[in-house]
Amino acid sequence: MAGEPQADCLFCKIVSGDVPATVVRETETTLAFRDINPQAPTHVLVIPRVHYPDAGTLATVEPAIAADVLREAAAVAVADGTDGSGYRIVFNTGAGAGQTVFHAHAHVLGGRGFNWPPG
Ligand code: DGP
Repeated sequence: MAGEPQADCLFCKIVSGDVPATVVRETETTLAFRDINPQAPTHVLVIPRVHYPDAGTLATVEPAIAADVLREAAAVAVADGTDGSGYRIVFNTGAGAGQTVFHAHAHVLGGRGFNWPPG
């Protein structure tokens, strides 16, 4: 069924508590936790509790939960104090764009300057 947990999905295991994570915020529909390999002073991943392979699929099938992810991403930036200086929300989509975990997630990056275009 759409959105059901996948046995081989790392982020589903974080949602279920089978894999530990440093959780910074949670809602009924989302979980936010620190990235294991931070690329900035603030680097938090915001995921839906339901399983969809990428953000576009999530937004198509569950638009309200996609909005929850985006709102929580901004809330993480405020909670970490990076909203004043600016922060970046990134949805890597597809292996060619650097996606390695195929459970929709937003990267929230802040606490340093960023270049454009991204690498
Ligand atoms: P992406 O490359 O966009 O699919 O991002 C996946 C991110 O997940 C990457 O920045 C590293 C992070 N990550 C991978 N394994 C773990 C883990 O076990 N725990 C946590 N907290 N983050 C992880």
